[in-house]
Amino acid sequence: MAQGDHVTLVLEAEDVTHGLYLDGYDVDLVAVPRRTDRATFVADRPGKFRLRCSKVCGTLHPFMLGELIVPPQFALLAGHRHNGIGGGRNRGVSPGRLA
Ligand SMILES: [Cu+2]
Repeated sequence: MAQGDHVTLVLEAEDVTHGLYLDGYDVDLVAVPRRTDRATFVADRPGKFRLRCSKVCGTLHPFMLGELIVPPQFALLAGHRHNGIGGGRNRGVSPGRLA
């Protein structure tokens, strides 16, 4: 992905309720078992942004961490949008699932 892309995060829980909070973008998802939650936003700020489970879900809760990496889009910074890289996919997000 690249700065300026539209990013959709999908959170699916299989066991207990999980959350996903993305620092810097104020994205907060909550998924109860067998349901999904999603949010779409524009990754307009470059950098590394931590994401974590926002619901106390069990003994592994403190370790449910990840990061979203938004590489700077120099053409965007210069005022021109270049769509050749990224295409809106979520390659910069890890882990993909928190369930
Ligand atoms: Cu948790």
